[in-house]
Amino acid sequence: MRIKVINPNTTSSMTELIGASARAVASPGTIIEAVNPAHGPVSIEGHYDEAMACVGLLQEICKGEAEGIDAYVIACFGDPGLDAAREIARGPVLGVAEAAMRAASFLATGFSVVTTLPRTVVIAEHLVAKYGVSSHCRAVRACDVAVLELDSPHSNAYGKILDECRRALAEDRSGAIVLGCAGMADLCGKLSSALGVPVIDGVAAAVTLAEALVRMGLQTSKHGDYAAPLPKIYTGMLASLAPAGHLQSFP
Ligand code: 2AL
Repeated sequence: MRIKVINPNTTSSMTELIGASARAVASPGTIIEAVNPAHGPVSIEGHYDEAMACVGLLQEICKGEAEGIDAYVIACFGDPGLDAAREIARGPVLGVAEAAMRAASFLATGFSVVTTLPRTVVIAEHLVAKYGVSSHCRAVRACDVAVLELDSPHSNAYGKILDECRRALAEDRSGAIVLGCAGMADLCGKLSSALGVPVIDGVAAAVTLAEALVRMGLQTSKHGDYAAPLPKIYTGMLASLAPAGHLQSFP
């Protein structure tokens, strides 16, 4: 089975970290292809970043369809472009936020999300509402670490995330922590040992759930709103990305 794990930001060191986390949980027969778009924001920390990242992300899904990929993971906690990706993919497409939140709800009656910058809190809160997990998600918290600081040894990112997780467990009545950034994937085991509660990394959750869905022989529904996009002309700089009406010839 081939799972394409797409980091929608363009920071290749983060893509490598995400790929390693995906491979750590993948079954022996699963090939993980970890990629990032060639163009777009270096990190995704707001609505505009998300919107601009979607074009490169969707191009990677289009390429994957031509390559016969079995399932996709969108490895950014805002799950950017998830519904659009499902319109153009045959196989399952999982977002790390949805996968992590659903996994957490098997393990605890309540979880807290610990994300990066305060401005991303509302994005995660919107997803909590969209996925119908409001009764499980007790809080979305920010540790005030920028996405690219996660990679910097001088940022004390781990310490700040650990402190915020401890505050969440003390104040939110949560039994589990959902990590609110794909770039935190490598901290999951260490945080779980330090906190003594389940800590869910969305990359691991999404890869594991994607494998399970493929093993069950399931694909994305093409009945209704996840049907292939209607063929039409796109103008200007997006002309070459116009949907051709059937998936195989989609650019
Ligand atoms: C993210 C993420 O997972 N990748 C990225 O660039 N931004 N999410 C976040 N909450 O900061």
